[in-house]
This record gives sequence, structure tokens and C-alpha cells, in this order.
Amino acid sequence: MAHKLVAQKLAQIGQSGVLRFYDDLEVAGKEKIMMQLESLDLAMIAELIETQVKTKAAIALPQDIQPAQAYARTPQGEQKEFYAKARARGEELLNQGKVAAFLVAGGQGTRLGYDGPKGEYPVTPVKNKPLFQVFAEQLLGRARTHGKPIPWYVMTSDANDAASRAFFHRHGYFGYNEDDVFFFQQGMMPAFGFNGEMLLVEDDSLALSPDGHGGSLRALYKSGALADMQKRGIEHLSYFQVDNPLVQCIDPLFIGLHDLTGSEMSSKTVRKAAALEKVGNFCIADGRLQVIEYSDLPEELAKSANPDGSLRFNAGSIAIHALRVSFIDRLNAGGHLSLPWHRAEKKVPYVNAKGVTIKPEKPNAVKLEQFVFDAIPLAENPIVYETDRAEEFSPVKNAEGPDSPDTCRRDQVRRACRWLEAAGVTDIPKLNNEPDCNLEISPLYAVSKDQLVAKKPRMVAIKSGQSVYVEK
Ligand code: UD2
Repeated sequence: MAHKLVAQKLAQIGQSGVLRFYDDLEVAGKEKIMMQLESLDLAMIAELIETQVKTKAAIALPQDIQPAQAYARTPQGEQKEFYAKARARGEELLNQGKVAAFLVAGGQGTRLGYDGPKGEYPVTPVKNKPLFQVFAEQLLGRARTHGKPIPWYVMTSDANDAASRAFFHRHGYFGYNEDDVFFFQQGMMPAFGFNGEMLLVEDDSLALSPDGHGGSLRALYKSGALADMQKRGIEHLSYFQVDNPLVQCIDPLFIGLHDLTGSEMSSKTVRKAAALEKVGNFCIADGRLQVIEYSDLPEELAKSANPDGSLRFNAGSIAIHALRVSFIDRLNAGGHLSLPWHRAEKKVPYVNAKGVTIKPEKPNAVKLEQFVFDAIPLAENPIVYETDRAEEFSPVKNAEGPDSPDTCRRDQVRRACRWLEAAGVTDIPKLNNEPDCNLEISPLYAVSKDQLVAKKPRMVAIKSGQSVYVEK
């Protein structure tokens, strides 16, 4: 019965081809492709084929692109009082249990050469803790400070959902209360041939891939995660991505600034490492705050300088956001998430009409993705707050070179060293001004520099080359 309805819908949109092998499939194969098709919004797909696949929708670059102003990392003058209020407000919201954490962990560690969910990747310099554990312990540390559990929403993908859940389970949820971790899967989109046809990767399977981290805002709604937040009285969501162990999963000052300014979606920024660094750029484009990806910002703008030589467009996006729960609800009104789609031409293996698998040598397909930062121009009063790259951003993306496990461990050790020195540990061995030892601070002991300073850690002298784990 279900099959007939789906077949009818497919016929209406000229996509019956995906069922060409259906009659010869085993029962399991029939169920598989039906489930895939039923999870798709076929009416929306029909529209996207016309507007995004068959025609290359020209990216309408805004007419007027200006640099965005960010709230300063360190407040000056009158701003100091506002920041103090904001920090207190963020802490109050945490004390009231009104803030939840949101991790997007849809990707695999492919670029890292790791065959599994990226969150499993061991990343810390002394204990080799996996990314998931780093976040779990940090959130636990935060929750203890504020005396309220922090619900944690974790978005996975079809490829890594089971493995991610099993990993948490095997490790006793890293001490987290199982009831406070809410896993859900992101949506998938089919790949399309240039003629608009949905591609099959097997006789019984569409060529599906994740719909982008922007899809997380739809998945929150569809999975019931949003309803769960509303039931728990959560007002704000702190969004972060799986590849950055330096992130403050929840930062009271940032949450407080976001709340007091009435912002529906706020973002952290760092100064760019170079004009063409591969991060999005915060801009005021045609009067609205938004992120323009590095690949879309005209090079002459990316390279343009202020009279003092500094970059004009110097606010890089590090994919850390705060979102109001009511905003996510509004974005999903009417059952449609109103974010644009980004088109990419890719090489996608597929089964042709004769049932032969083709491995293309050049791009043969269109993939469509949504980006979470495209929600910013739809938000009321969105703000940007500048943070310190060395303190908060060192992602693990590549197996070697920049943004690799090596640079990330180095940056974790440097930060631990700075925190310890601020807490009065003055005799850390150095070589060429770099810590000449391996340092790691347990987030269960201190989640921030201020917390570590308050703890006044008493440590025995550290020797050159020594590995030290600070937990008391
Ligand atoms: C992203 C941003 C870039 C910068 C950088 C900071 C985009 C297009 N670019 O670059 O501007 O902020 O991050 O690190 O976002 N993910 C999913 N589902 C998906 C796709 C991604 O969960 O369908 C997650 C993934 O698990 C990871 C994060 O999103 O946590 C980043 O994805 P990416 O590695 O594709 O983004 P990247 O490095 O190109």
C-alpha cells in the first residue's frame, strides 16, 4: 500500500526511475528503499530539482558587503559593567537549568584517516581522551558548578549513529546521566544527476548523504529534541561542532550577552589567521549580519586592508553559536526549515539504467546541503562576540599539517600552560618559549582559567619532557 502511494508521488515528479529494480528486489531491499523514500520530502525535492539541480542557481552575492562589528573580547570603559551583568545573567540561566548543549557530530573522521565517528578520535595530549569525552567532562564540570544538569543534544548521521551511541554506552556515558543525553540523526538528501534524476547507489538504495549542519535545525524539530527542550524549560542552546576540543561547550558570558541583547542567534568569532583562511566571514551584507563562506567572499574584499594595515574582513566564523529555542521553533513553522541550499558538484558512484555500477572520473552529480550560519540573517538582533583563538579554537580536521592532531595537541598544551601560570604555577619548563612538557587539565577539575585560578593547584615541580595530568 505504502509502495503505491510512494510510486504515485514519484511518477508525479518524474522520478519513477528509482524504482526500476523494485519488482526484482528481496523483501529487505524493498523495505530499505521504501524507508529511504518515505523519509524524504518529495514535494520539496521536486522544487529543488528545478531551482537548484537542473539550473545552477546563480549565488546572489549581496550588493553591499561591509565588515561586521563584534562585541570585544575584553570590554572597555562603560562596556565593563554590561559584561559583568552578562556573565551574571549567563550564570543565572545555568543555575536555573535553562541552557542546553548541542553538538553536531554528523561527519566521519575520513579526512583524518579515522574510520569511525569523529567524536571517538583520541585527542588530548596526556590521557588521549576522545573528543566525546572531552565535551562530556566539560559539561559535567559546568553542571556541577551550577548545581543543575545540562541536557545534551547530540546530532549524528546515518553513517555513525549506531557507532556513536555504542561508544557512549561502552564508556558509561563518560559519567553523564544517560537520561540527559539525547541522540538524534540528521536528515539525508539524495544526490542528483545533472538531468535532475535521483541517483541509486545500489539497486535497493538511493545515493544519500547528510543534508549539512544546517539540517540540524530541522532534525531538532523532527526528532522531538525541540519538544524535549520545551518540556524541560530550556531557553537557549549552545551549539558547537565535534572537531574542536578547545571549545567552551557553554560559556556563561557568551550566553549572557546573547540573552541580554535579545539576540535570537549569536556567534563567536576569532581574528583570521590570514586573509584567505578557510573559515566563513562575518559581514553586514545588504544591511543584515551573515556569514559569507571563504569560497564566496570575493578575493579583493578578503584581502582588503584598513589604513593601519589590518584586514578589513577579519571576523572568522568558528562555528560556535547560541540559539534561542523559540527561534528554532519559529524557523520550523509550517513544517519547512526556511534555509537556503548550497549546491556542490561531486563524483558520485551510481547504478545506471542497465544495472551497471559506474564510478565516474569527473563530477557527475549535484549534492545539496544547508548551513547553520544561514539562520543568522533570519534572526532578530543577532550578535557576534570575539574570542581568543588560542583559548578556544584548534580543530582536528586533517591528518597532518594545519588543523591536525599535532597542532591541536600543541594548542591544548599551550593553553594548559597559560592557565597553570595564571594559577601561580611558575616553574613550567620551556624550550624556545614553548612548554617543554605534556600538560592536560581535567575539565572535571577546572573548566576555565578562572576556575583553575580559584582552585590554587598545588603542584610538584614539573620536569622537562614530563607528562602531567592536573586533576586535583
Ligand atoms: C566549517 C565552516 C567554516 C568554519 C569551520 C570551523 C561550513 C560550510 N564551513 O568548515 O566556515 O566555521 O567549520 O571549524 O560549515 N556536520 C554535520 N553534518 C553535516 C555536515 C557537517 O554534523 O551534514 C558537522 C561535522 O560533524 C562537524 C561540523 O559539522 O562537526 C563541520 O563540518 P565540516 O568539517 O564539513 O566543516 P568545515 O571544516 O568545512
